[in-house]
Amino acid sequence: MISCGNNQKEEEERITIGDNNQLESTETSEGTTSTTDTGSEASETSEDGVVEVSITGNDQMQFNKNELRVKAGQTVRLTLNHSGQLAENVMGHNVVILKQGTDVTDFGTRAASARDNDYIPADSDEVIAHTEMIGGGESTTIEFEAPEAGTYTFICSFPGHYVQMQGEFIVE
Ligand SMILES: [Cu+2]
Repeated sequence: MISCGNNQKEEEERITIGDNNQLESTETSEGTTSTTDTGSEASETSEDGVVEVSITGNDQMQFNKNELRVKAGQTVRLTLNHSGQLAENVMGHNVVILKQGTDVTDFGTRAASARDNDYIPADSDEVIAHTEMIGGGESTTIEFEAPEAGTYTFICSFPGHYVQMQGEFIVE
């Protein structure tokens, strides 16, 4: 059902002081506009049956893909990137994969009023998997088992975004 384990928010500051006086800090705050080209890459399957897929949202309320493709039985490692700079409370993005038969408009409307639950309707059984909501410069990864073969709808459930930010999650 809903699995949102292994969430990673890359906002922790890591400072390593090693033997060779290496001072490394990883930050994904504003300033570094990461324009990693995730648009053209195909999904990759590693040896352990995990398929990596990624998608990016921006400040113009757009995903860079309208289709994600995996195979039944695979473990999906889905990474959402936010290439913008706007904060989560004004331009938050997530990826919510919905069960077949879900009324997307109805779900999107209910999600919009579920702010306290990261814009996921609290008692919903319509969600196969979802990431957390992130803001500009952030990224997050989830892992879940691909559902049975079929075409599923994914959306961003931030208020008003699902109309423009949706696509097909295809399990072959
Ligand atoms: Cu969004």
